[in-house]
Amino acid sequence: MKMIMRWFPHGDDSVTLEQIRQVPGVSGVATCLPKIPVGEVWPLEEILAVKNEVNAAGLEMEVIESVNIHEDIKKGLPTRDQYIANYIKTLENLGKAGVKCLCYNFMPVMDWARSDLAAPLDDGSFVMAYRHEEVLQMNPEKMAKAMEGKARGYSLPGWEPERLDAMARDIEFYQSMTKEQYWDNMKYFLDAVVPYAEEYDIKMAIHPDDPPWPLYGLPKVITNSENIRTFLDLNNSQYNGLTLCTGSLGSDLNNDLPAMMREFGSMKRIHFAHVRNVHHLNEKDFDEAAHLSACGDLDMYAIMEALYESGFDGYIRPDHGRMIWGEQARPGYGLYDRAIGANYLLGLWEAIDKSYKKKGEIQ
Ligand code: DNO
Repeated sequence: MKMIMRWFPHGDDSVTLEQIRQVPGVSGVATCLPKIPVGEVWPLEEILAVKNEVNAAGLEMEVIESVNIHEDIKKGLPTRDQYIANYIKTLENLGKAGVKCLCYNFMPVMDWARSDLAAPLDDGSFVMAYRHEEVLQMNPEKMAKAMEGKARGYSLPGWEPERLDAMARDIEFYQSMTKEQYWDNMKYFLDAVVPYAEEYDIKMAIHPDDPPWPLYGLPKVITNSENIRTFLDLNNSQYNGLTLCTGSLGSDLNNDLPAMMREFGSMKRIHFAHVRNVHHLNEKDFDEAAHLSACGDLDMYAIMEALYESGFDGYIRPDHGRMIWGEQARPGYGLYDRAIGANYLLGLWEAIDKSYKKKGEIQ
């Protein structure tokens, strides 16, 4: 298991590599090249420039989060083949730079959705929050504007300006697409790309839909165990795997996270784990809580134990943190609460590991 943290290059992050290097137990970062428009090839020199910067700070760059997928691929348009060819070329370049795991998502139109990026809690901290009715009442463009307003000037990954321009048109497009067609488009992408991921030794790790339920009539597919099984069956390679995000999947109280960790972990299909807690106000309203089990509805010990028992040897990162101690940072990605989260998860892992070794069940 390798503990890493997300970091954004080119000055687009308030957190420095030097700070991340000082978080005990963190060996690397998950990063990206956010300035390259979706669908274009990531040039090797630019990948290497970021890698060198990361390595110079004493950290590894083995995980990329994310290379986004061009909407034409998700829509299944004839132009997808060119974008898929570009994606494969990007994979080749990432492989040359020693990248081992690629987190991506296949969510239509928008990445994650929240109604508030900085909702105050009683303890004076701020969290990202989701209120279902508010989200339904805002149209996505309004939501994008509201999010931008609270992003403190940082780019919001997954809400790139070029996506926003086409949002209304794209939402309209998907209204007539069935879930089956959407799965077909996904399979087409996977069957084209996964053989190259194998060749370049990069584990593909899809991120679940966030939130994991339908919004604005858009197809949502990576939402629960059944759908994840369907996804994994689309292409049976070990290189077609998951970013198991407990926060996204845990927004749906019907999802049994430890059971998911166990099932997909023992299949060796979890390559990356995003681990955080969620605090529900009711079924579809929630705050992104601090990582500690007592702060939310997820049993973080049970989740880490299931991951451990599955023999997990992939990458793991704390997920969105609260904004605490007056920190001014990109929503969800401040230093302090994520550093606390990382060390809480490492502490759980150490305790589980030692108790297993003591029992002599795992040598
Ligand atoms: C939000 C993240 C997502 C994730 C992408 C992966 O903060 O968890 O944006 O990185 O969905 O492609």
